[in-house]
Amino acid sequence: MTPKERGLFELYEADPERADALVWGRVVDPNSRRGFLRGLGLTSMAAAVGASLPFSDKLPGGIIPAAFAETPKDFVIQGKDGLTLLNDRPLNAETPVTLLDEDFTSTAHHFVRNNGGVPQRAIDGSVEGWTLSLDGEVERPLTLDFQQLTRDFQSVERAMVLECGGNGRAGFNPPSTGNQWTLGAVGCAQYKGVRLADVLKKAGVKKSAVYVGYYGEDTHLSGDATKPVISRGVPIAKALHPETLLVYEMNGAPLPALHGFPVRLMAPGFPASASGKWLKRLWVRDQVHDGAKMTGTSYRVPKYPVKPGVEVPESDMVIIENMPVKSIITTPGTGASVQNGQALALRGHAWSGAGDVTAMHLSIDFGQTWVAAKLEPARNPWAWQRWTHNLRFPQPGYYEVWARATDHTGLAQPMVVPGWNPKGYLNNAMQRIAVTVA
Ligand SMILES: Nc1nc2c(c(=O)[nH]1)N[C@H]1C(S)=C(S)[C@@H](COP(=O)(O)O)O[C@H]1N2
Ligand SMILES: [Mo]
Repeated sequence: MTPKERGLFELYEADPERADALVWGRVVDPNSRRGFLRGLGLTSMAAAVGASLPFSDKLPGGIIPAAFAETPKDFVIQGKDGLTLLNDRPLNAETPVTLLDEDFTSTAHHFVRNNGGVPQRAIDGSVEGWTLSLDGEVERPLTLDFQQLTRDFQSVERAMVLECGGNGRAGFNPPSTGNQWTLGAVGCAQYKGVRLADVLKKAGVKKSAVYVGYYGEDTHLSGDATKPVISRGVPIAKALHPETLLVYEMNGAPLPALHGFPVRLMAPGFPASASGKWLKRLWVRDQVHDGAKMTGTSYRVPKYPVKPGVEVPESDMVIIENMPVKSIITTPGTGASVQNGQALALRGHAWSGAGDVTAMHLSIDFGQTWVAAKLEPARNPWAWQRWTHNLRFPQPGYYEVWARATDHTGLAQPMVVPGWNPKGYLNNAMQRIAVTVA
């Protein structure tokens, strides 16, 4: 059974004294089901506050630390600006869609999805003693330190879309458990790294290689240091693809603590859960990797359409690979108004795990007619594409603007929430905004 993801606010609400004791690590009840907070509270709080807490033992009992004393929407996440907090433990925060208007997503606006605690090394920001090991189905297992990884291989810079497989989960009915992401578990930041293929080639991939699984240094919420938080990965063909990278910089700075310092995997086009953060080990497997959150219903969907709410046998669930075509409207926000006779400037981004987006269309009449928006090419494969359009409305009134991207395979975004699945993945329904013409 997976432990329930229980947030700090929820805990303080239910039992402030106990919450305080558990969070600050003063009292530990080994029989308690909440014992998972043991010893992790301070680390993750320090990560969130962005500093260590020297007087933690002096804080009076029962009060929530001042940094967290506001409502969850004002929760301070160091280095982040304007994100919506979905869960503080583990930290999960999405980006309001209008903040995704930038050409490439700034670190302050990039969503965060953690399954466990941020490792101490990332909080300290030191590569001292860090290594990445590569073993399994290779001729020469490798252990690389940070210098070797960043200097011995050719570096590449890419803008890459990272989208959580559960982005849009909030749209499914019946609802699925897990973070209720709306539109903002996606971003397209700029990264610098080396090709995973080059590192794999140095180790010499054996013919028996099928999959590459990752292990990170993040800490399990149970407090059990031997338990991997999440250990997913990619098929060997994806691992050897020249656009799959091991990155160490994001937007021109060292990879931030929350995004996987010092090195993370980037497997663009795949659900972001394939892009392991805080890497310490890559294991080349002779079978499909079976690490934490690779099996069961995790990041899997039924291989045939199912009736909403049904139980699907695990043997009928398949691993999600390429993410579906999708787009967002980043300007204006929903509820915009425009004077009759004036054009409304719209813009946003479109992307697809299958490759290029080839068309972007808008409708103001609930999908009866469509106009083509201007769509720019991607800066590099798997970066998102900017679309723009000046819309005109025939008369005053209430309108909905619907936005639909089509990729090079001919697939377009559906008008309604597609294919219900037990964990609420892959909702690429069109975004709609309300516009009033006065
Ligand atoms: N080690 C590790 N890697 C991880 C995760 C994690 O919890 N631990 N979360 C995954 C998931 S589910 C997502 S959506 C992305 C989120 O990346 P971000 O926080 O940089 O946006 O990281 C992925 N890689
Ligand atoms: Mo995710």
